[in-house]
Amino acid sequence: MVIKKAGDIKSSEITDRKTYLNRRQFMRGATLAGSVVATGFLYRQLLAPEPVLPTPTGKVAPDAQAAPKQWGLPGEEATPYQDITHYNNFYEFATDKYSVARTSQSLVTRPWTVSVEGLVNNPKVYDLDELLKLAPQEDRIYRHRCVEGWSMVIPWLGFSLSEVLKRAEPQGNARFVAFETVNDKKRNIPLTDALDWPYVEGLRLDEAMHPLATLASGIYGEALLPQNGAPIRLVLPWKYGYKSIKSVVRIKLVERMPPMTWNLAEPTLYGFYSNVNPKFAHRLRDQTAERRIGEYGKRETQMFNGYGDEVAQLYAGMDLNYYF
Ligand SMILES: Nc1nc2c(c(=O)[nH]1)N[C@H]1C(S)=C(S)[C@@H](COP(=O)(O)O)O[C@H]1N2
Ligand SMILES: [Mo]
Repeated sequence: MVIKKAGDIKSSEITDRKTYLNRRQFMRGATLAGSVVATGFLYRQLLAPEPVLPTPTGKVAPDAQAAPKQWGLPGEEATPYQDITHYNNFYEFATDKYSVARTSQSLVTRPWTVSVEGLVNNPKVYDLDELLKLAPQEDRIYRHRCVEGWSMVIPWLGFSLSEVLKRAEPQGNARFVAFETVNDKKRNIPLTDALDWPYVEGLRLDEAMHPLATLASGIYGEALLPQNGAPIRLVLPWKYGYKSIKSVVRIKLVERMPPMTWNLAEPTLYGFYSNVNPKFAHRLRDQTAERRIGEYGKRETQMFNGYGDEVAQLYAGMDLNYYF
C-alpha cells in the first residue's frame, strides 16, 4: 500500500457548495473538530485497513505490490490495483474517496441491462452478458486525470463504445449521445444526496464513435468492482475523469447537447467538453500539473492527457478555452 501524504486530502477536497455542506454534516455527525485536513486524516485512522477484495469472478485481485511491469505505458507504470480500487470518486455512495470502496459494496450488479435507444434504427436492451460479448475484450492501459489534480494509469479491460453505437445504427439527426448511471433503490443506489441523480453525462456523436472512447468491464483483467463502476462504465482518457460515467444503464442517441451532472451542479465551472487542457484553469483551478497516485512531486499535465495525436482533430478549429 502506498503511503499517502497529508497533501492528498487537499487534492481530494471538493469545494462545491453541496459537497461542502455534505462534508460539514459528516464532520458534525462524527463530532470531529478541526480543519478538513485533520478530519480526513482522523477519519482514515479510524478505518480498518481495507482488505484485498475478492473479485466477482471469485479470484483474488492482483496484489498491490505485484502490479506487473508490462501493464505500464512507455515510461510510466500502471497504478497498483489497491490504489485504483481504494481511491475513488463515486458520489452516489460517498463524497469521500477513501470510503467508496466500502460503501459501494452493496451495489447490486446482476442481473444488469443496458438500454441503447433514442435516434437509432436498432434500439436494443442488452443483457450484460450479451453486451460484453459484442466485441473482444482488450487490455487498454490509459492515463486517468481527475480535475481535482490527481492521476493514475489504469489497465482497463474493454472495447470501443463504437461497437455498440454502430450496431444501433444512429439516424441522420443523432448528434449527441447521453449516458445514465443506475438509479435504483432496489440496487442500493444512490445513498447520498450530494448531487441530483441519476448521474448523467454526454458526448458529441463523433467523440463517442472515436476508438479511444471505451466501454470498460474490468481492471487488470478482473471484472470491475462496484467502486470502479461495475458492471460496465465509460472510459474517456483524454477528458477529465468525471466524464467517464460509471455503472451505465442507458445510452441514448439525441439531437441536442444532453445535460451532464457536474454542469447542472455548477454550470460556470464544468463545461460539456471537459478535455484535459493544462492551459485552461478548468473549474477555476490551475490544471498545469498533477500528482500521480503513488508518486511524490508533480507531473506536467499534457494537452488531451497525452492523447492529442489521436483526438485533436475532433476539435479542429474550436477554441478550447471557450468551449471548455
Ligand atoms: N456515476 C458516477 N460516475 C462517475 C463519478 C460519480 O461520482 N458517479 N465520478 C467521476 C469522477 S469525478 C472520476 S475522477 C471517476 C473516478 O473513477 P475511479 O474511481 O474508477 O477511478 O469516475 C467518474 N464517474
Ligand atoms: Mo474526477
